[in-house]
Amino acid sequence: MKNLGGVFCRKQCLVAVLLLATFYLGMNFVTIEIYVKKNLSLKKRIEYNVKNDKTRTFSDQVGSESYADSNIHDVNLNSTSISFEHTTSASRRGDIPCPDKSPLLKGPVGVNFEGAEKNDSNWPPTFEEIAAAYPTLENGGYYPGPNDCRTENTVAIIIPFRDREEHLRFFLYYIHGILQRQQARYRIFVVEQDDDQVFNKGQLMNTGFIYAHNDTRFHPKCFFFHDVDTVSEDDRTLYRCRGGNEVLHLSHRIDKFNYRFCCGMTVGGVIGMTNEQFQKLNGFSNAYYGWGAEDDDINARIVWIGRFSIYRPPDDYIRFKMIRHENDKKNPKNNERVALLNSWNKRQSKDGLNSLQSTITSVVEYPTHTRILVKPKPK
Ligand code: UD2
Ligand code: MN
Repeated sequence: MKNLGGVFCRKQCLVAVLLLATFYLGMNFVTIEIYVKKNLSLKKRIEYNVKNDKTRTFSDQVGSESYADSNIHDVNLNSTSISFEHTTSASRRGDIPCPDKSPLLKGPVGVNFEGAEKNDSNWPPTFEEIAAAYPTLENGGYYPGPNDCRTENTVAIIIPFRDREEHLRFFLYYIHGILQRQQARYRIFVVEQDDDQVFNKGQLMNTGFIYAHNDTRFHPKCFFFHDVDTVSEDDRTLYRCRGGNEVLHLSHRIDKFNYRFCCGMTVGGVIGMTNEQFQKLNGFSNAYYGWGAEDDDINARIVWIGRFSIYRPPDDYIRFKMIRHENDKKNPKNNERVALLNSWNKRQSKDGLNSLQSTITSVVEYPTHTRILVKPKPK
């Protein structure tokens, strides 16, 4: 009996240990399951928003890092704060130069504005979702460059802005993927007019240039002055200044104009130049209040003051989409634009960077961009 008892007890203990082990493993499995589900639900949620983007899954948009291993923690989409760790810029840059042609380029980006035009509340992604999708961004929409090579392409993207939140969300969602696949080191500056006066794009761009030029994080050499509603359709369209005596006009083929260079389009939309080139022109004129001709004015400065040529990349894939939009209330046609343009050369040497009197009221560094609030000098 005693032996039997001993055997019986050993069996019971064994069963108890097995039960405990199964319970413990089960618990862990459940926890892992919840974690994956949470991530998946976040990923699912974002993938839902790119449902019309047939070309690729969302994680491709982010470049090489697959979504699942991105280092996001506790992303709560409803909260305003997103906490994610990222390595410091110093440890991120390798010491071998990046290849001239990035191996990450995919070609067509699959730009899709459909949601906006159909009031689909789920599209474009929210700022939080965009931040969550690009976890290697450092605050202020700054990307220190790839971590496996050193890039010389340091780019400041400067966007004139007011009351175009939805356009900005589209823009940020696409541009971060494009620039990271191009292995640029870049930062996005949104220069917002902080009043309800008539819009003055030239003063915003000049203010954005001066602020970005003094950026101590990466001293950008290349500046793109970029409409918020105009998005590149292909990541082979390089955001890389030409320097020398060539200024780069990227957006010469836009869907709105049937992809033709047309209708008096001079250098509007997306134009890139180096710091030296922009300073030689004395920047944009500050005198254009309202819609129209500030781009024609800087076109004249490029040609006659800079003596630069305007390079428009010829490749077929150079195409942009512009989000359809009505005229903005506070950006009426500038009735003085023709007179101002006719006198551009009389003003050039004293109307621009050297006469700017705008006021920066505040600067806010969000995860996906730096917002510079500016009051232009009133008319
Ligand atoms: C054309 C030019 C644009 C500019 C404009 C005349 C092209 C491709 N684009 O665009 O560069 O020269 O004519 O001024 O030729 N914005 C706001 N809020 C406003 C008003 C303007 O954010 O209330 C910004 C925004 O970045 C916008 C840009 O200014 O993309 C140009 O304004 P637009 O889009 O109304 O001008 P559009 O499309 O006629
Ligand atoms: Mn526009």
